[in-house]
Amino acid sequence: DNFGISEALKALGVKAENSGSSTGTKWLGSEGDLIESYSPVDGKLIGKVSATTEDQYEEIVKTATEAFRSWRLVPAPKRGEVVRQIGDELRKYKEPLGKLVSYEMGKSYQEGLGEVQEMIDICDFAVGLSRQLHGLTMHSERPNHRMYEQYHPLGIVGIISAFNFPVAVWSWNTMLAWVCGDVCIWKPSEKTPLCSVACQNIVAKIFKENNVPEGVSCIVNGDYRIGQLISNDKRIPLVSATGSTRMGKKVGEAVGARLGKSLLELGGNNAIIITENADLDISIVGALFGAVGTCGQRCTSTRRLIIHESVYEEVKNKLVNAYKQLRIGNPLDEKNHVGPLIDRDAVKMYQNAIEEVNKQGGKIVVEGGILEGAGYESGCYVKPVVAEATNDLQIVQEETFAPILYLIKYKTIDEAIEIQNGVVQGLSSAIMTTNMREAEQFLSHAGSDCGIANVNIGTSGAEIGGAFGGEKETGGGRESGSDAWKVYMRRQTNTLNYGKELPLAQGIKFDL
Ligand code: UN1
Repeated sequence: DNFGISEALKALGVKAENSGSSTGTKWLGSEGDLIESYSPVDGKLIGKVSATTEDQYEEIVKTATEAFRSWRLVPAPKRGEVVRQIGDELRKYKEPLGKLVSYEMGKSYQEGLGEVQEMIDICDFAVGLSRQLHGLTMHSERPNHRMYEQYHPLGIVGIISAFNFPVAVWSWNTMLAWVCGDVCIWKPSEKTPLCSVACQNIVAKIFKENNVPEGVSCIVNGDYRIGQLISNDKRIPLVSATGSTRMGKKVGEAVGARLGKSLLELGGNNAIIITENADLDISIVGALFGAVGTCGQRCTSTRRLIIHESVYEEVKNKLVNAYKQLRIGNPLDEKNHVGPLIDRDAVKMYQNAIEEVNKQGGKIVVEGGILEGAGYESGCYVKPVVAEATNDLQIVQEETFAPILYLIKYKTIDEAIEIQNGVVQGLSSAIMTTNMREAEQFLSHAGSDCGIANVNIGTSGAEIGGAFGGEKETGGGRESGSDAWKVYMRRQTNTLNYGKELPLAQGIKFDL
């Protein structure tokens, strides 16, 4: 048994065969095709879920529609109380759920625990938010009039999530949507379906205890076809999708064609600028964690280091040394830093990217390769790569979901910022400097064009309290903290006349 994984599965109620469709406490039948979930850790089959059929999809949307009618009437702080209890339950299941995330997805156990911690944190955030769904009040131009705005629940929120954060990204969306009075239909990645089964079991217990109507937390499983059903469905006013830019464009087009709302959180091509004034010790650790953490499969992973020419050689040498010390292996074993890629397709993409680096004139300084032998049977373990490159190489312009880091040299801070912004994606960015002018320029309106810009912190590992998302081909959506909740509600402007006359706005006269 792999570090107690069968015990964890048992604790979470994940079986060898699971239904992949649920309306909350109820799991629907197993008519659909079977989706098999293999662990990239040891290549073993963990379990199966049945894909959602079109009939089941219809049943789920109907149940969700019905649930919304009563859930929206529950006072927001009472909905927050239910979310509070889910947060407490997640605290109890932090270890087994963190372990399942690690085993099904391949990230290190520490990062699996971190992901569950993000879920707990967003629950706490949502509980507070449930008493703060504020609108503004304005002064009317007319006498005896009052004007204000309210936020009302939207309805069904469709959530399409990716394999790399199989539980946290769902929770960012649902916990906010639930306190806002919405109901959710979640389509998890078909690469990590068992994580969704585990989450649903945790939620179902709390929903049952609180008599939450069936349909507030729904799950559908399957491939892009289920995603299409959601995107095209007029009954779903908001679709929140996390994943590749290719997928996001399809979802955004389909939802846009019916004038629905979409929240897109897509690819990144994140860079850290290391200036001549950087603290190199924290720069190296930040770059290393950003580049190899989650085996380079975060949308916030560091893909480019833009290094000042005066410290370039030193940074390069320190990095090469640091990469030598990385331990690659079973992510459940806490002595390892880097786990496997998600599957063999991802390994192929990693290999192709390395080939392209060589073809396009990049220079590899830390060699890659696929690990073989005992412990590496899944065929998904690869060596993190470092390559010297220029920003204009086609391969550098693309997001390869693997641990490949490009080193790019610069002379002036203006040039560094231009390189940083010189990609189609705009998620996360960072500058390492102790110089206030450089830091402020980077954060100014003429600085980084990304949704996230950090100083003396890497590109990954954002806290849930800030709005999370990015610009350009990253899709423009914002999830998680700050006022990201507003996208889950509809805004209504109300003007109320308590006088005995009907003055018209703009002073228009209309007398009979
Ligand atoms: C993602 O990769 O889709 O900032 C989300 C981070 C994490 C979330 C990443 N908190 O790296």
